[in-house]
Amino acid sequence: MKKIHAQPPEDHTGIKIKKTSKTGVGMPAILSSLEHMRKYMNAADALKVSTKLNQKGGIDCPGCAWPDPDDDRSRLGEYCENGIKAIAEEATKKRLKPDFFAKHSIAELSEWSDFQLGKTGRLTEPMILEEGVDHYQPISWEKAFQLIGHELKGLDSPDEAVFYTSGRTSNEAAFLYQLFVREYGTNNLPDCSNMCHESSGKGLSQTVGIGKGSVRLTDLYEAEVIIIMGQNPGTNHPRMLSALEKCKLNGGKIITVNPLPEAGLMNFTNPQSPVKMATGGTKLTDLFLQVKVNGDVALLKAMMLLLLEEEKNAPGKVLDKDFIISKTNGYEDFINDLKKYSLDQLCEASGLSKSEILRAVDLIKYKEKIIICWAMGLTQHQNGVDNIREVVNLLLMKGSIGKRGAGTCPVRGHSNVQGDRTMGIWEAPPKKLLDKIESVFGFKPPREHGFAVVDAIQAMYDKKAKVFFAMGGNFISATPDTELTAKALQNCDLTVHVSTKLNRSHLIHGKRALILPCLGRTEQDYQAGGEQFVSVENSMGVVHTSQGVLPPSSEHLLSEPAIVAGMAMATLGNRTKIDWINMISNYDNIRNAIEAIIPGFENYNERVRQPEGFYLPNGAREGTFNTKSGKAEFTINHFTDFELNSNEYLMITIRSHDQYNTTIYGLDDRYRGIYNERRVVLMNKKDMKKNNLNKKESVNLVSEYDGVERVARNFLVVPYDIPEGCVATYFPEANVLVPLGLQARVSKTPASKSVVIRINKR
Ligand SMILES: Nc1nc2c(c(=O)[nH]1)N[C@H]1C(S)=C(S)[C@@H](COP(=O)(O)OP(=O)(O)OC[C@H]3O[C@@H](n4cnc5c(=O)[nH]c(N)nc54)[C@H](O)[C@@H]3O)O[C@H]1N2
Ligand SMILES: Nc1nc2c(c(=O)[nH]1)N[C@H]1C(S)=C(S)[C@@H](COP(=O)(O)OP(=O)(O)OC[C@H]3O[C@@H](n4cnc5c(=O)[nH]c(N)nc54)[C@H](O)[C@@H]3O)O[C@H]1N2
Ligand SMILES: [Mo]
Repeated sequence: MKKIHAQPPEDHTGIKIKKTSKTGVGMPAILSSLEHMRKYMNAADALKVSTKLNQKGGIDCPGCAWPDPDDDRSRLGEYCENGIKAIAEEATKKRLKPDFFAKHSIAELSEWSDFQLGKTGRLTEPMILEEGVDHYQPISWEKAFQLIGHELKGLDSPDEAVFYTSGRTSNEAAFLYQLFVREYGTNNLPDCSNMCHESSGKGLSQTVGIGKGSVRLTDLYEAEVIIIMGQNPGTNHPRMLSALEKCKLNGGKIITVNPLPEAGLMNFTNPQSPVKMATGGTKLTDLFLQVKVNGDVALLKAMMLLLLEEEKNAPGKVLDKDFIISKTNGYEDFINDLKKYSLDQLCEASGLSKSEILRAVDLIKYKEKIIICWAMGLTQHQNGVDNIREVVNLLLMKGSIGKRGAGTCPVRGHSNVQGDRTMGIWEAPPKKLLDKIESVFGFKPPREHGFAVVDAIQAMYDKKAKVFFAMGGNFISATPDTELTAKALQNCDLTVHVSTKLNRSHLIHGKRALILPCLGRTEQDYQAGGEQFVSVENSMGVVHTSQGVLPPSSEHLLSEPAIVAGMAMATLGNRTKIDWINMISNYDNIRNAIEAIIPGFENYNERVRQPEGFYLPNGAREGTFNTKSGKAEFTINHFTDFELNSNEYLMITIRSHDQYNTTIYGLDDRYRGIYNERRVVLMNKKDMKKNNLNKKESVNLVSEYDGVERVARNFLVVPYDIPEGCVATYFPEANVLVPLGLQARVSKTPASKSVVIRINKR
């Protein structure tokens, strides 16, 4: 049989390098949105969707999880360029019909790029790949459910099945899904969060008693200083820039900590302000700290050491001693450890000079309304959890949590990743959740913890897990160690994907494979009880509705809750304690069940219908810390000191402006000035010179861990403003270099932002 490729093709697409942008959003963003709508959508659909996006009672944008204002929302729509691209991707006018699969074999499709795969249109019918056959064929829903039920019932133990979730799944679908998986008998519920903000969840729960952020949107407007670490909002959360602009207009200051000077964060031209469009943007970042990759713990320690000195000079003015005494635990041990470090050593490890760090300290020393925002630049390191806990240490020293204008702000990725976890999509469920399920539904959920993403891959690789089911996502391309993960999936007896669009995971299959096409956010969802809406939770803990407006792209699509119910009935038969038909006939019934199980959802059906939704309880926001000690915890944290040889670099894998995780909208990275190419490695000019590498020269990237060499071929060198010794590539192309074993301590998040690589000339 022909080879099936787990990695995207190695060919180049025709690179153009231009100047990096000086400002984010503005006119180019508007033009780019219009272009995407024109190219991929029907005009009427585009109009209908764009006026409903992120409006009260409208569609929750399937892009990021940034919240919508509670009060007034722009009439132009609360959307951004990349939200429009997400919509154009889902609500495309193209359809992928069964004859497409008859024409193209799996092996052939695996030679296509992710961009090409994504542009084939919406999946329209359930498809099956039979054993030994190389084309998918249509199958009825009935037969597909029977097949899944048959396989699941045939396993020696329910723990031989893995049920993955990507973070677009609604609260209703997620709740039903975990309920089914637990009644079936396993906690194997890995999710994209394991690769994303798991480090934040783990770090925050331990220190402030809740695994979510503490701030509301209005806190950002009121903050005196916002520190943004390891995040590129211009691309990944563009609506956040409007909130930052409000903070600036109110007199706030912004410190950015990043190895890259990301354009959108430096300056912002608000597309909804004609004056700004004409006169140029707002300067957002007041102080840019170009930290070395993974230099954040060192930087934070240096800042805290300097704050201690400032407190000596102005006692009582810098540190919030009352807060520290009444609300926290472990301060003395923390300070004793901190004093072991020298400032020189910390400057060296952070890649910053003492004077740069002093400027940051000057900005915050007399302030208490401080917010720290972060994303993947902090979580995806071996010391990812340490990063987050160190962020908390700084906030605690300043008493900057549990009050207005201050607190923690982990900026979530997928639009409902936070809600999915609240609903119980969790391989390590709290005992309370399981007890409640047992008492309300009358079955015994398994108590043993299940597999996180990396454990699931290992288990499939070792043939200890045999059925892989994915509720959304693109597992092969999102996970580390591409070639190893491909083997793991190919070891399975059955792989199943509930999806809206074709992706590489459909091609890296088990003995048999199913594609189950589902409704997307933009589409109307009719069930026996009439038209339904779903609900989601944003990055700041607001639960609200999302209602599709377009007719389904095919008559054969089922909603995600209906797919769960179909699979549950086929698998559990008479032994189930749940009335699945009743649950999906009217999603109010699912919401009633959620209310009975999950704290904070009292009167769910009533409150979710309020136009702006409702806030979930959040102790840290109120200054109540639900930790073991009842106080916020200072912690002692470590960083990894990488000792690199002369031809070794610390690689980060990041998103371009034209992608949504593994979905490639286009081939440009406009703000970074890189056009029409994704196989690039961004390097400091001095490093290029040192290794005799030219602009656009083709190189191979090699990582070597535990004696195994992993190679990513044919990447083009792009000179870039990045600290020496550090390089950047895009994922999924560079995922092949990330070894499965390279994980964050405690959270098991793949350390895909600190991979040591060599660069070899070709
Ligand atoms: N358009 C669009 N929107 C998205 C997504 C998308 O792919 N496209 N993805 C969604 C998802 S799931 C997520 S999780 C978020 C991701 O949002 P981000 O976390 O902003 O995404 P990344 O591209 O991974 O960028 C990480 C940033 O961290 C910086 N960085 C890397 N290493 C370090 C480090 O060691 N220290 C510091 N201080 N900074 C570092 C990088 O230079 C980069 O600016 O966005 C969500 N929104
Ligand atoms: N090297 C490296 N790897 C990373 C990261 C990194 O920064 N560097 N980031 C990690 C992060 S933060 C994340 S969150 C993961 C993302 O991992 P995933 O969530 O698994 O990946 P996505 O690319 O978001 O999934 C896209 C697919 O979801 C399907 N889809 C879209 N909408 C829907 C829907 O409404 N319903 C259903 N059922 N399916 C839908 C489509 O078929 C589409 O192809 O990747 C991680 N991987
Ligand atoms: Mo994410």
